Amino acid sequence: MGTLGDLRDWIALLEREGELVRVSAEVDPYLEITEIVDRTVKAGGPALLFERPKGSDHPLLINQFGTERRMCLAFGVERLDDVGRKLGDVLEMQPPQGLVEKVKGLAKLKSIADSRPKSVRSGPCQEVVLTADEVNLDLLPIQTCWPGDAGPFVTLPAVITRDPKTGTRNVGMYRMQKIDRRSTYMHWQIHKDGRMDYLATDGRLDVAVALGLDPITAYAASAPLPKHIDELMLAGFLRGDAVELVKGKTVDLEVPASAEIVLEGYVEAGDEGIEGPFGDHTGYYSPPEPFPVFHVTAMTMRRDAIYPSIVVGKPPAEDAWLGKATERIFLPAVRMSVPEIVDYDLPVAGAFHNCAIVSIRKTFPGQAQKIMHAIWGLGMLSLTKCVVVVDEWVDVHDYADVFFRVTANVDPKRDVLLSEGPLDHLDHAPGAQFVGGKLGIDATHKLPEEGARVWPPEIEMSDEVKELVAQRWAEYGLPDLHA
Ligand SMILES: Cc1cc2nc3c(=O)[nH]c(=O)nc-3n(C[C@H](O)[C@H](O)[C@H](O)COP(=O)(O)O)c2cc1C
Ligand SMILES: [Mn+2]
Repeated sequence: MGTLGDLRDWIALLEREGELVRVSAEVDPYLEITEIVDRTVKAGGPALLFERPKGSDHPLLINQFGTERRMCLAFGVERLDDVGRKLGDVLEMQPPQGLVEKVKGLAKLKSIADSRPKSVRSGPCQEVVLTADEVNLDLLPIQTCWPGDAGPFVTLPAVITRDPKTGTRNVGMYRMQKIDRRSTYMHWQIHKDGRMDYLATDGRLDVAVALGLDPITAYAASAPLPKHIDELMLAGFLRGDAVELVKGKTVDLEVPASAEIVLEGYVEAGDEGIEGPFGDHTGYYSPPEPFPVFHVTAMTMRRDAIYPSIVVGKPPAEDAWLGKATERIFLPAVRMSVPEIVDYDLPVAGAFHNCAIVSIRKTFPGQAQKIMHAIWGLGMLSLTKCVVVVDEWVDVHDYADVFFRVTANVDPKRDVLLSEGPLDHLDHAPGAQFVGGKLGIDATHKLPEEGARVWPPEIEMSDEVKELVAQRWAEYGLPDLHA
């Protein structure tokens, strides 16, 4: 995988690949950009670089992640599963046997060792340094995305904190509503590591926000890693090159040296205000709720810094492909914990946490129910509202086939499991916030011990006849069918 050092390398690659369009007309970050981008995303269109966002001197980049092809370009792979395989190779490492394996094993260990972020003395992210009264968020083309939004929101940040007790770094992507020139809210939802760092402080917690990163580091901020794993480590591993960091000017944190823009500042225990509403990836406005206030003590930038943004809303939106990347990259990790899982799909239309379709290699009665409980107990997948389990031969990405199995193989009285547990922070459906019902649907073939009578064979044409028809197709005088 080739390494993209920063956002500029990435923009250059997108341009070479015909995947980016520059918009030189003046366009308003208040709603107008959203409407342009929403149409572009839903049509599978290019990344957009708005060179003259109204009211700002900084260009705005959006839709950089909006298609599978661009996501693959970002990771330097043919298919997103290739990224998962790279991670899986390390997770599945066994004691090597023989010299060749030992050498391969060492290379893998080295790739982990080289993933650790590197400190450097200076970086372009600090070419311009604004502190105290000079800090001015009005300089940035922060979008107001939807008509009912409470204000402008920074939507594509990498928010950096340290656990006050363990010192472990955390990086997450959390929307930030602009309050005024020098403060924003920090939308740390209750299940997130960033929130844990905030809750662990009884005083001030330093926070740094990096904007405009190479695409892999930006993606890593959205990745659901366990709390003790630094997202920059994952970024370094997936890039094949360590993320370089420089010391913050006013915070005791290191920040990505190549960022376009960095906001440094702090939150304080108990210092909260009412954030929202915001038109979110659920397709609905999330209602106003208290969140911590982020006070900005320094704003550092490159000269001519480019401001990155994303619009979420009714799916599919640009974040669909960040989510799909996570689905593919984390499959090997999911299979490490639950080896009978063959594949899974989190439908974009299900906003990811609303539904998971899982295929399994079924060998014992009750196994589909085991899988449902496993999903409801596994990292961020625990927030999944509905789990559909199918047999290994079903393609989980083929929703028509899944629907066929769910309707054909299910006795609703026997195969539907209703449970309860934690739900996504933003889920508006349950009567109480954060907790509610869970639905499991067992669409696998049933075993005698599970109360099946005879389970009939599935219809399949014989291989000989398929072969015969394939060979004689032209002879029939029929047009080619592209199934
Ligand atoms: C575009 C985008 C916006 C997001 N906005 C938020 C947000 O406002 N609040 C939040 O808690 N998570 C948000 N997320 C999800 C988190 O980034 C994700 O859960 C991440 O794993 C959190 O990191 P953490 O577990 O280290 O806290 C967003 C994800 C994306 C892709
Ligand atoms: Mn984390």
